[in-house]
Amino acid sequence: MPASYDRLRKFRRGVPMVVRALSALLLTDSALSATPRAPMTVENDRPMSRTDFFNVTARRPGDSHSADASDLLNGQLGYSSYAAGGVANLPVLNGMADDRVATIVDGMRMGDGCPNHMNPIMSYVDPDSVSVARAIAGITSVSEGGDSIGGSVLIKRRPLEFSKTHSVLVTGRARGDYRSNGGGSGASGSVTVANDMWSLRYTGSYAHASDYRTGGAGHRVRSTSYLSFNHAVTAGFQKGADAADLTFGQQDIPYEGFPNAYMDMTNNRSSFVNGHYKGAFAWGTLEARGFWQRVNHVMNMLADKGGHSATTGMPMNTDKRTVGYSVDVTIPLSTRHRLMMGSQFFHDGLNDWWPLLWAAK
Ligand SMILES: [Cu+2]
Repeated sequence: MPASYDRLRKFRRGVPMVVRALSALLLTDSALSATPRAPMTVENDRPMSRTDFFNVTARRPGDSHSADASDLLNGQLGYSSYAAGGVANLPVLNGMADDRVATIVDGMRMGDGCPNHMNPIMSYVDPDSVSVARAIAGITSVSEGGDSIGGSVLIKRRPLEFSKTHSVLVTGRARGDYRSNGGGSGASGSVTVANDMWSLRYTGSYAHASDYRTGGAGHRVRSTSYLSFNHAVTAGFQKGADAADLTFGQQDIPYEGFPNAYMDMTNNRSSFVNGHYKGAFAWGTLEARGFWQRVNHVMNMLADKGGHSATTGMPMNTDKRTVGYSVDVTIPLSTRHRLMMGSQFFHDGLNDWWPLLWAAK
């Protein structure tokens, strides 16, 4: 008699993750200085209130075949990652990972959604599209989101380009790579059409690998294959000190093997909208952002773990919705002091269910 699975449906909706309202900070210029301290070190007995951070100008190394944006921070003291799927490494700061590390991409703070953390936020980011990756170990300041024990990873994609003259600017970039082991290949590129006020950019990427083979005996390492597509369109406007942009993006991962789990990702689609405004006024500056993201996540076993179909494996599905906004105001009080105020809200809605196997009927 075939094994059966009870249908399990869980609703966890309407859970506000973070509400930060009107938290005011009075900071001196020295506290606001962007000069980084020395790279952080791992010390078990250091005070929890101490915060170190490091910035990486995240240009993907020319000899890197990794399609995972989390690898951009590799080699930094205190930073490591748990290897998982081909594009799904989990960032670790001073030994703390998972939900203890907040990951914020272009101001969007998002949770993984998958209970196995198969789709961490950096897996949605094409490493070639990143301009700055920043890791903050320890307690994160309120002005950068806060509410994370382990620390925060902040990712910024490349800024929009505008023409410096009244003529139309058409520019772009392209990159490709290939490795023979596992037939790994990747390509990415972008095209921008802009004048001095408006800019329109398309960014796309692709990454694929079959199962790789070990050195020496050349054994195939199962569940190490993956396939990923990223698309994003950004429209932006700037005039003087005012700037606004709106991005629509979608990522598809039709499959991704996880050699460290008795489960694989058999489909993941993320769609998002992210809008941003920054303006300068006589009284100070205003920066506002609003975003929405939908993730449809499907887990089961790839063929080398028993196959995935309506009659085999262990299907688990997740639908997730995230919405949030942030408003930040900076008011100069004197040559040495400024007042920063902000309001921030994030909402995560999660729906998990395990489809009934037809063979169990
Ligand atoms: Cu999953």
